[in-house]
Amino acid sequence: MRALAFDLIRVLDENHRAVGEWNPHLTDETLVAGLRAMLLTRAYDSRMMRAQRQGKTSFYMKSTGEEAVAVAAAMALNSQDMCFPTYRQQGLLVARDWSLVEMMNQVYSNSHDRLKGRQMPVFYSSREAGFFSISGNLGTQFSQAVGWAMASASESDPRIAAAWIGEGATAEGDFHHALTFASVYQAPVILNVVNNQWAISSFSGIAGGERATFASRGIGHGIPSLRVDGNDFLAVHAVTDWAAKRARMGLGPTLIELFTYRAEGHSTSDDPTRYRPNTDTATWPLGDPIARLSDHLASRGCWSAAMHTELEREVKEVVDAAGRESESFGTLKEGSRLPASSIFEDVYKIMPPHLRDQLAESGL
Ligand SMILES: Cc1ncc(C[n+]2csc(CCOP(=O)(O)OP(=O)(O)O)c2C)c(N)n1
Repeated sequence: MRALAFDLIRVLDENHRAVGEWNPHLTDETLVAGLRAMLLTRAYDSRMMRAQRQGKTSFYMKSTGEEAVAVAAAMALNSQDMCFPTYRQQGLLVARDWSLVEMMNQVYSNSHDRLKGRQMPVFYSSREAGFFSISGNLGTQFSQAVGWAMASASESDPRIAAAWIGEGATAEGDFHHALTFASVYQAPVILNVVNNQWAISSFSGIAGGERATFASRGIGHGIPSLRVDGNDFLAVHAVTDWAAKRARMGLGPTLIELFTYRAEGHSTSDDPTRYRPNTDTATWPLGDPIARLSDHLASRGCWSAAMHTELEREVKEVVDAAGRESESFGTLKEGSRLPASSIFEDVYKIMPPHLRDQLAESGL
C-alpha cells in the first residue's frame, strides 16, 4: 500500500484509453451520466458567477477543473452515504440530482431560501441529499465526518461518511485530530484531501506540500492512503469505490489525496492574476476533467463532438430554466425577500427575554 500514497493513480492514458489495474470498467451509460453531471456543474457555476457580477448575490465560488472530484465520488458512493463537503463540492448535489432551484435560492438568499439567508451564499445544506451543512471553519468537515461515522458504526447503520477538505486545510488541527480518531476507532469514513494546489493565494508548498504528499500523512496513522489524479473521472470513481467497500466491510478509514488544479479564482472576491502566472489556466495541469472524459467516451466509439455540443446545450437550458424560476423568488438585488423580523426566529425554541426586547425595540 505504501507506494500508493506517493504515486499518482490514473486510469486514462495519454490516448484517452482506460488502462491498468484501477480501471473501474464502468458502462457507457454511467460515464455519460458522469459527463452530464460535470457539464451541469460547470454550467451552473458559470451562470452563478455571472449572477454575482450582476449584483444578484454577494459572493460565489466556482469548482472549475475540480468537477470530477465531487461527481465521480458521488456516483461511487451510495446515495444515502453522508457527505461532509466544503464550498467546492457542489458537484455532489448536482450528481445526486438535488434541485438546482433550491441551490440558487440559497445563493440568492431569496424568499424561498430554506436556510433563510443565515448561511453564506454557496453554503448549501440538504439532509435529503445527505449533504451536511457546509461549515466555513476549514478542516471541521474531517472531525465531523469521523464522529458521524463512529456513531453510524456503533448503531450498525450501513451508511458510511465521506469528507472533503482542501490541502490548505490540512494545516488545521482538525485534520490531525480526525486522522487519530479515524485510525483508533476504525471509523467507516473516506477522508478526501482535495489538493488543487492553491489555498487562496498560498501555493500548496506553504502547507508542507513540498516535503511530503498529503496522502502520505495517513501512513503514520496506519490509514491506507492513496494519491489519485483528481481530473481523471475513472480513477476518482475507482479509488472512492475501493475505499467505500473497505469502510462497508468494517475495515475502517481511507485517506485519499485528489491531485487537481483550481482553474479559476478562489472566489468572486479573488483575483488570481495577482499571485500566479496568467498562463496557468491555458496549460491546465492534468487537463480538463470534462474534456478527458469526453475524449475517453469518443475513444470507446460511443461519443462524438456533436453529441458533446448537444449535451452542453441541453444542460445550459436546464440551468437557465432553473435560474429563471429561482430569480422569480427574488435575488439579493430585487424581488421578494424574507421579512427582516425573521432574524429572530429559529435560533431558540422559546425566544429568550433579551431577544423579545430587541424584537420589540426594532419595531419589525
Ligand atoms: C479555520 C479557518 N481559517 C481560515 C479561513 C479562511 N479561509 C477560507 S478559504 C481558505 C483557503 C482554503 O484553501 P484550501 O483548504 O486549500 O481549499 P480550497 O479553497 O483550495 O478548495 C482560507 C484560508 C477559514 N475559513 N477557516
